[in-house]
Amino acid sequence: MSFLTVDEQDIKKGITTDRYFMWTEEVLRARKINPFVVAEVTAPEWGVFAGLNDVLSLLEDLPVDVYAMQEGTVFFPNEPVLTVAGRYLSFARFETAILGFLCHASGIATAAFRAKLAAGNRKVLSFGTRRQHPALAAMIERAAYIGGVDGVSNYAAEKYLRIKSVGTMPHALIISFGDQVEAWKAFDETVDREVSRILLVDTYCDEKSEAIKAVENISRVDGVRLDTPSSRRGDLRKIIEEVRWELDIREKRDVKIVLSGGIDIRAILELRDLVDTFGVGTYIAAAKPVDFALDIVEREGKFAAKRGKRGGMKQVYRDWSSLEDEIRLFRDEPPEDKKPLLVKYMEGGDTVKKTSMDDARKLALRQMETIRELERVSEFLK
Ligand code: PCP
Repeated sequence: MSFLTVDEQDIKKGITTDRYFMWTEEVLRARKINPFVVAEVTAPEWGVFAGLNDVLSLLEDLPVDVYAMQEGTVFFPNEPVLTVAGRYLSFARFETAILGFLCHASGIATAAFRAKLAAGNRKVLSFGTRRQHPALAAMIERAAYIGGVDGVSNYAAEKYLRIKSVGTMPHALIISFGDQVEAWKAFDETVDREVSRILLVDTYCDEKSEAIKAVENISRVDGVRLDTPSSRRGDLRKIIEEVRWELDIREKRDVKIVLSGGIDIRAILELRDLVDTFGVGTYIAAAKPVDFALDIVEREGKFAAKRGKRGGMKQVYRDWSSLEDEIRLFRDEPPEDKKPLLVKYMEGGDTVKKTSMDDARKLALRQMETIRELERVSEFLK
């Protein structure tokens, strides 16, 4: 076995670090300098926090305390999402991996959250693990799920995340039969009855004619999937409208329309009145990472921060009904009307709290609901 991935033990040892941290360790050791510091992770943008599970695994057994927001929390610009306290040399080289875990997972969770927020009561499925290294499949699907997608397509999610994987059928199945109807029939006769019959209707002919063929030849059609190639798109909205019309006049109003292929927020907003389910790949799985940074804010109990950052260990307090936050020094009195977001997850290298993926997802979806109630959706889709 020799895929080019870094061994878990090497990540744990801190080998996946930027070289300058190793020189920093060398210099500090040479001068016997190892201050007790508080360092915090912040971003200049809002997002949905994810990746804490891996950071806790990374830091376990190191002499540090970790405070963090619960995964699934919507964080706002400049709010600490995670704080590490300990002697600097205990965690210096892990900055690269801490940020890697958080930037990547939170980027995916944020994109999933935006896609679902845009889709409203329509479904969003994560179809994009094929856009990333397969070693990351479980991490990608977990982050997408926390962000609020309704289902994930990677089969490994069943083993690693204990959630059911979902999907339709690939063009390869249709082409293997050389005939759509034969392929649809074989799928219907073979695959477990619990699996939705979502028939792919764009392989050889026009989506409208294949959709008609589908409902005229297959007794159970739960949905049709359109993955129209870009060279054939023309006016995609009109194509979907036609498909919907032809299904409706054949008394097939219950047949859902699933759309995939290059779907992003704009496509979701433009087509959500017509489409029941969006299969989203690249937009979620290859989302831009969150621009988190880890900065020292206290050194030996004294405020210490670089230019552009605020000194002092902080707490973030939230009014959950308005999603309004207030940042105060950790040691200061909490405001009366708000609840703290940063919770102790690790003490001296022992994990003292865990949040499940399901709870993280529920939390993300609760905030999505609040954003809708507050009529602030457009702010989060910019
Ligand atoms: C793939 C899948 C989804 C696409 C990728 C999602 O399509 O069916 O529709 O990824 P995207 O959002 O990045 O475009 P194909 O590659 O056409 O695969 P298949 O023919 O097997 O459906």
